[in-house]
Amino acid sequence: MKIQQQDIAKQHEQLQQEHREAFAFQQLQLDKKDIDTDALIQKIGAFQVAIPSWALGTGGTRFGRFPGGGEPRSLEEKIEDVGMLHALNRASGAISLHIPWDIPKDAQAIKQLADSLDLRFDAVNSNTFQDQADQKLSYKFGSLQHVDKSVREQAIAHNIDVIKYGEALGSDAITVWLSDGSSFPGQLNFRRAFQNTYESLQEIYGALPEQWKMFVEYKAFEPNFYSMTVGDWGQSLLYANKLGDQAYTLVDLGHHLPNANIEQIVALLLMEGKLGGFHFNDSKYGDDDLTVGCIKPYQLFLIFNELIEGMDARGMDHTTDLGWMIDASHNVKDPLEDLLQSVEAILIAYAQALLVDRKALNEAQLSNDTVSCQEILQDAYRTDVRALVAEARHRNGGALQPLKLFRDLEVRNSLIRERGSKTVATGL
Ligand code: PSV
Ligand code: MN
Repeated sequence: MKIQQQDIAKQHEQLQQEHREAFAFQQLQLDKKDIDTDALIQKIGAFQVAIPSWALGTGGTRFGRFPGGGEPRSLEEKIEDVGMLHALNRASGAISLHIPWDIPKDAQAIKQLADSLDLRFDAVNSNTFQDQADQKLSYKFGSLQHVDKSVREQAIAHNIDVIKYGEALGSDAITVWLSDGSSFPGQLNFRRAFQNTYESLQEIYGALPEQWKMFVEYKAFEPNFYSMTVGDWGQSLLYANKLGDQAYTLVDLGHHLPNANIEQIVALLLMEGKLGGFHFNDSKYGDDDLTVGCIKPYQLFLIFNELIEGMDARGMDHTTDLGWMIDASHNVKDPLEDLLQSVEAILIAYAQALLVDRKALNEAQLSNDTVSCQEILQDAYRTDVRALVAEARHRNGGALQPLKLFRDLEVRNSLIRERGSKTVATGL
């Protein structure tokens, strides 16, 4: 199913009056603060978030999965779904593949399809956290950390294959997330596990094309519950620093111990020039994979505040210099609606963070005026920027209200008619 330009135009006609009023009010507010609305809209409109190929089907928990029907049956259909999201919001212009869940058998044809939908390929992801049917050796006791060299070699070879798949599609980064670790005290020699992992990563790093980046993703716990071999940002940074200039830390919002100050982590990684990628989601307890911004929107704003501050300090391009991706999918929502909500939450937090009066904040910080510091941040956070985000989307040819259009067009029903009600997408 494709979203037609006339569907978007028709919705615009219906909603334009209301939108114009809201936007005019917004513009007035920004004018009063001497903020250049057009420059702001340009930044918001340029921001793109990659969609992971494994989030297009219904997510699950270890207790079950409840597919909603019309799920993509192939990589081609996944790309078509991302194309549809991008047509609606003009902010989902990239797809991130997980290998071997989504192997591009005919890279040229896949690339052509993506091009036709105005999509590029974001970081490719390797998978050594599951055993595949045709796999010789098991990852039950880890992959890159494994005590048996031949298991490590198998995992290294897989990562190098993933880079090759990515190269054929024009991707320029690999994300390595390892479930390696231990579940019981004494099970692992920590130093040996680190060394084995480091040496394995070095081999993969050695196979990186010149312009490529390697993202080392950390996670505090799950599936291992006593230790994770890349368990926090310190360990990830240690690997990235030892590996070299092409290696970076990747922050996934769901991968911390409760109440971790993620915004501080982000600020310091940026300061070191070692923040490479970002996985968005939200959580109440652990790696809950909930819709971005549904539980802790203020934390999301504070993270964006540090991202912008840190990126601007290094002269980085907000859109292209970090790998932005959503990493979330849940059991009880239509996955496409969930993704539309996530992208919207990201753009709202980004827009609010762009509104922070940085000069005033800096002055308040330097004079220890804690009250003003809070006021300045919350003034930006409490600004309703929805009309601004909608205007940016409209100027890019997207829908004023993507989620509403998705529902009005009954997209899910069309997908069920097209693909069937019992389809199950590859993924977790
Ligand atoms: C692991 O929890 C993770 O965040 C990694 O990014 C994986 O690639 C992804 O989720 C899918 O399992
Ligand atoms: Mn992740």
